[in-house]
Amino acid sequence: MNYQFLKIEKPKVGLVLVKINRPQALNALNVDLLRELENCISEAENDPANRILVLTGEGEKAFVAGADIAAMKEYDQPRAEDFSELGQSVFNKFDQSRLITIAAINGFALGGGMELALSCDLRIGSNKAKLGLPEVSLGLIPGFGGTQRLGRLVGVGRAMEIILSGDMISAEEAYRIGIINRISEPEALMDTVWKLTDSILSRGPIAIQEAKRIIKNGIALSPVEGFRIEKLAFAGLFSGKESKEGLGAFLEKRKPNF
Ligand code: CO8
Repeated sequence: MNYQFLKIEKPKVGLVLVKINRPQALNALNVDLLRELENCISEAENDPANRILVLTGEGEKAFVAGADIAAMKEYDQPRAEDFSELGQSVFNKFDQSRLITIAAINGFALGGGMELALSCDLRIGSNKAKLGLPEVSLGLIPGFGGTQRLGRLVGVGRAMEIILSGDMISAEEAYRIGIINRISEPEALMDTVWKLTDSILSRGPIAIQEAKRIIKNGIALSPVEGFRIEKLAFAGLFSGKESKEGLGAFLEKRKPNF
């Protein structure tokens, strides 16, 4: 597919880099851009060689400054419901993908932009980035999953504070409270991302996929059920070649060849 709002690169085998490219509107999300994101993650998943998808914003200033406010100004209730449903379903694809999804937050990640980052598995931030869910200052609430995902990540108390105040927080603060996993100087952002992706790419591909699946599925389960699916997935890994190679390589004091 030809993309109007996305630039797609393949910096390394196993990796897809997606740049959201609408810098004149600080990469704000409209319906067409959301549909392109949906399509690009499906395309990336369809290539079995791909293991990680990294999402970032084009331009110096923004990862994504939110849903498109000019478009939303025209919405009535049914269109708002459709828009929320579309955003939630696209972001769920990032959340549930077999690929590891990483947001490289190069600038403003506000509203729908922060919600998109929250739907990724990992978040790496430039120390100049600013994050926030400012919807209440527009008379709205987060509508792309933010009310549900933020509390699960950082606890309900901090989620309440961020959502009810509508204030932006610095990348340092986001790092301190666990929204951002790793933080770097702006010019070193992608090197910081590549360091993490190199680690992930060097590990057992099936183990990585299973670890993500069990963490994500466990969130909705009781601890007892969670332990049960962990046990089954753990044992399942013994039926394939990957764990034999990993365990054998350790004992033979060599690097595994996954
Ligand atoms: N939507 C549309 N256009 C935007 C957006 C946006 N979210 N953010 C910035 N832009 C545009 C500006 O209008 C401006 O355009 P122009 O040059 O044509 O005037 C251009 O981008 C540059 O922006 P600024 O001049 O404002 O740049 P500043 O450096 O002065 O400010 C800010 C940067 C602080 C990021 C500022 O642009 C801002 O506050 N943006 C809006 C942030 C915001 O409120 N985001 C939340 C939006 S609501 C949301 O995301 C809800 C998600 C769930 C939806 C569910 C639907 C039912």
